[in-house]
Amino acid sequence: MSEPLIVKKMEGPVAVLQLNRPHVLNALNLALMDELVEQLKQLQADQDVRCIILTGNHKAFAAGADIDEMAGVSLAEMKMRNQFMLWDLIPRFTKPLIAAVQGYALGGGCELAMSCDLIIASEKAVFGQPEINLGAMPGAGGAQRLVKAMGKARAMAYLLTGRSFTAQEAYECGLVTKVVPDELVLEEAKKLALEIAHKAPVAATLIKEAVYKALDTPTQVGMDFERNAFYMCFGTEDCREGMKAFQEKRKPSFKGR
Ligand code: CO8
Repeated sequence: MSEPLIVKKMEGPVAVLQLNRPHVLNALNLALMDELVEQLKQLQADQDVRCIILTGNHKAFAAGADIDEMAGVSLAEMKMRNQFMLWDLIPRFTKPLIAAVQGYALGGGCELAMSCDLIIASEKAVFGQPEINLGAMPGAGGAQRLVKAMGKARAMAYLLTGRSFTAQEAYECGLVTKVVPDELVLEEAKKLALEIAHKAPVAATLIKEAVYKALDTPTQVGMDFERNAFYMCFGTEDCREGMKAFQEKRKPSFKGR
């Protein structure tokens, strides 16, 4: 059987992870999520990698959690699977993670894309949380993140009807960074990844954390975090290098320390 996740290390500081269960539209089963987190751990430890792209294929980023693996599972069994432990780790990796979305990003697939730091989407991509049609609901943050992105009125309607929404709508509400023609999705994601990869890695990590604080905590808590994170930048060689390069009118070379 083919690997559920393909790891491609590009030349340079960007790695691409490709969800690879095309026969089931990249349905996210336990083995795939396990492998995804395992590979993210390895890329986190890899000094050469500074930005990661997560993608699927032309037809689907992922059409949700694997329904065949959930059908008939009891409450107790589902609880004891504790699968969200893995899901919760995804935004906690410190390297910027870009979802390059083509086709369906439904249910857990939409949640997985929203767990990434940035989303580049095909103009044909289809987002949605159709779990209600299965008598279920999102569990990996779909309700939380959708409300924060598009507000209660729209999120509530999508969650309660299970209707899908377009990449353009996702872009307009701030869920998606950029919408591009289908054939340019990966190229655009790589361009963005490379641009980020050449910035100072520690500052990038601290910025990520500050942005999540803005979403998850009261403003003053986020402000306090941001100030301390700002001070932390001054403990890095990259901050000295960045300012020196500006003064010397040259491009900085960031080392990630
Ligand atoms: N799980 C398992 N198999 C799937 C899934 C899925 N989520 N989606 C598609 N497949 C399979 C189909 O069964 C089919 O297999 P087969 O060829 O053996 O019959 C194959 O993929 C192709 O699918 P379709 O023939 O249905 O393709 P269409 O182009 O006709 O339709 C759709 C595409 C509209 C995307 C349709 O496949 C569909 O509705 N899929 C299900 C979408 C869905 O309901 N997603 C939500 C799942 S529940 C969920 O994600 C809960 C998240 C909670 C957090 C995560 C916890 C683990």
